[in-house]
Amino acid sequence: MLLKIICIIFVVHVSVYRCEENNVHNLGKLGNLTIKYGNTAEIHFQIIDPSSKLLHSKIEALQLEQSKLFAELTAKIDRLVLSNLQPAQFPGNCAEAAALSRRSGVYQIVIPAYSVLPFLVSCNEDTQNGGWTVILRREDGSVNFFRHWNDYKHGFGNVNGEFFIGLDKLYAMTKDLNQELLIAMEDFAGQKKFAKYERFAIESETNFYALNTLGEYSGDAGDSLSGHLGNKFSARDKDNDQYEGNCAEIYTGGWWYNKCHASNLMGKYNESTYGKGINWLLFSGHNASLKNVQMMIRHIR
Ligand SMILES: *[C@@H]1O[C@H](CO)[C@@H](O)[C@H](O)[C@H]1NC(C)=O
Ligand SMILES: *[C@@H]1O[C@H](CO)[C@@H](O)[C@H](O)[C@H]1NC(C)=O
Ligand SMILES: *[C@@H]1O[C@H](CO)[C@@H](O)[C@H](O)[C@H]1NC(C)=O
Ligand SMILES: [Ca+2]
Repeated sequence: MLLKIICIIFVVHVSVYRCEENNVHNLGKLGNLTIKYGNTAEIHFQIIDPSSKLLHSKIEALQLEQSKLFAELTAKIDRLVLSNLQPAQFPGNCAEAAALSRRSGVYQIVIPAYSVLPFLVSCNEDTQNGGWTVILRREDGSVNFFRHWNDYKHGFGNVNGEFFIGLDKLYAMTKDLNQELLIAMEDFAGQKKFAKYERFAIESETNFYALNTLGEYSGDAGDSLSGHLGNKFSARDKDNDQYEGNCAEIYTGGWWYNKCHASNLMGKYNESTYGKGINWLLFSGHNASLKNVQMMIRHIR
């Protein structure tokens, strides 16, 4: 009988390692002890015969072995941390960060064109083959999106919940013109639709983060973004739109407004007043707000 016990799992907080190492310690007749270093460090005991007297007689030896291995493991982690703190050692996007785990969640990535320091991102591994870096999420109205330019520039919200990644990061992440865009949406009736664009990029702050690149549309939500192509980003205190009024102020969000919008994914949550809610014209119209939205980008495959 082979009994597999996962004894200890602890998460390494300092960074996300791309390397994975397995150390298999053969404990003779008792079985194997496997130590894995990856996103999480894990220790597995594989005990051949748990009822064996040998087990009881050697339990002390095993405990000794365990603490020795623990010391080894800790030392190894310390070395990994020290040797991995160069930016180049962090993944550059979600596809890399979640390559081993293939699990949605929060990871650290580094975008050298933005900063040498890594930052936390939300990765989506569950939609359309995964590898998506989430840039905008709306899901419960817990974060206010009627904000000023500076907030949109730097990003805001909670990476585990509602947030916008920020225009500076978005520019750095898309400037090589190799990103595709996926917008996954759900209305309050539970209907799910998506819009996908072959390419997506924005300009720098000098050009007010204009939506300058948008590839071919596909999906079932309808194309309610191409009409915004070429428009600068606007926020309540920065009217860069093509309307005499201030679209961001009127429609309570930030967006690449023209005159004003066919989509308003940074509008007010659960707001049914014309144009003010989280709208995607060809899905929800202007008078209903979407329940769930994720805007995500991924390196073109
Ligand atoms: C223990 O490891 C050795 C060598 O890696 C392998 O041959 C053996 O099958 C393993 N035993 C168990 C119980 O996994
Ligand atoms: C949406 O707003 C309505 C009233 O305007 C309220 O009754 C409802 O609970 C809200 N739903 C959510 C999910 O916030
Ligand atoms: C949306 O609301 C506006 C007024 O707020 C109204 O004029 C318009 O007909 C509504 N559109 C739909 C599709 O219900
Ligand atoms: Ca205006």
